Amino acid sequence: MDWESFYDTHPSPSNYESIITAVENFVCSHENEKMVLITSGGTTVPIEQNTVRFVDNFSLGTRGSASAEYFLDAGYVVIFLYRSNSLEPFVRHFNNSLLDKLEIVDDKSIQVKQSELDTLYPILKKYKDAKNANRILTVPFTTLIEYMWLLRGSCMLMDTKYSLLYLAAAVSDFYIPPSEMAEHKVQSNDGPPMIALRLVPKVLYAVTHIWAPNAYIISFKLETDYGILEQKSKGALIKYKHQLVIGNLLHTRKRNVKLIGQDGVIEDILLTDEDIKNGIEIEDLIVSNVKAKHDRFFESQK
Ligand code: 9Z3
Repeated sequence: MDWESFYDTHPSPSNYESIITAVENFVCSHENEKMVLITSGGTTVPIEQNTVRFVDNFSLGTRGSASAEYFLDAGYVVIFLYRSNSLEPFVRHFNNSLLDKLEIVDDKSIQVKQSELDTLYPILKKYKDAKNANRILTVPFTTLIEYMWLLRGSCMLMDTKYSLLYLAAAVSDFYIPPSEMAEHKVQSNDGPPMIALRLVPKVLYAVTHIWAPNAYIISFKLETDYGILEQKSKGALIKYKHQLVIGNLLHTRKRNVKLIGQDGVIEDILLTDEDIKNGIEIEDLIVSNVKAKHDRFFESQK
């Protein structure tokens, strides 16, 4: 199925109009400012219309949520399109540990423990600054179909050289069309289910050629076999003609990525054990590299 038929045959999510209006208002209030759309987390593919089970794509959301913070530091306005319940910027530092950082003073007040202040303050400050200045918009998705609609709607609003599309979400290549899905929970006493997955159309072509051809576009390539990473990344650049592919392997993604451009140059970003011990995050280095590339692209478009 091509991408046009996909959108013709899969209706938009029920809250689509209101979400896209919020994205539009956000984009309009930051005209002529550098803006990044970050997609983050994995999509789900339900196997039942009343969904109890679904197929998921692996991604914790670290890449996207950490990158969002570094893009804000670099002066970008951020639209964060993320899988519900995956990691979010700022909050990611406290997942599961927030309550341990607080203490009860009396029955009318609580406070941050003195010992936690130095860690909590700078993060809270950056979060509040970004929120108060309306510099970040977070948009959640869960299913592949929601992601596909929100990606298209957001990209179409960002078709300028000010925009950077940083497509880090782990998007399923396979799905079950709702028309072919069981309505209710599949029953084990009916025997092992036969589930036919269909191919998801490659919307990156539409992103680069139709929805946002004027933006600087980065896709991510996730592999588990080192032997095919470069070749697959280069293949994507040839097929979609966008500016950059960031290739990574599942097990080394936090310490090594490869940036591959249209000129065929491959840049390796590699963290040492020492870097990791010192709390350096690879997203910090990725974002400064990418910012420099977007700056050069931006200047060349004048
Ligand atoms: C990535 O490769 C991301 O870097 C990760 C980040 C998902 C590995 P985490 O969220 O992991 O920090 O745990 N994203 C792209 C994944 C993907 O599905 N790419 C498609 C592909 O490789 C192209 S859109 O074919």
